[in-house]
Amino acid sequence: MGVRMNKNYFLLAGLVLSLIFLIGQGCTTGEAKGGVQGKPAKCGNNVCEAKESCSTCLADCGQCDSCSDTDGGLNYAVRGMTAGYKNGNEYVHTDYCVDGATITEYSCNGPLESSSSISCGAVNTTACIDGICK
Ligand SMILES: [Ca+2]
Ligand SMILES: [Ca+2]
Repeated sequence: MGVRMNKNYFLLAGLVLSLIFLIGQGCTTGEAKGGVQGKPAKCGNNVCEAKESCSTCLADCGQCDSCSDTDGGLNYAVRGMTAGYKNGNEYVHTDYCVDGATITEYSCNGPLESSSSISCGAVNTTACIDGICK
């Protein structure tokens, strides 16, 4: 008998708590409507929101990463120039000689820029002059 009463008491308490919870939800949803979660992303509000990206909202998210290379890759015989955007910042880099026999060559790996320094001897040349292995 005692056990059964306890069970009923807990059921009732649970029901009351559920009602309080539901009523509470009802009160807050009114205020929460139009809040951050349900609000559609607005391009132009200076915030790059979850639903936006560089490709859908340039104004808020900035330029997508990009890279172009004028000499078509690892071309040590041509002084090339890479240009594009990284993390929203524009860049331009030109191949250059680190010293008389070492070159820093820029190239693209998809939308990302990469650079590497090699000895001109590795590409059967002897000197680096004006960003070119000769
Ligand atoms: Ca290049
Ligand atoms: Ca080059």
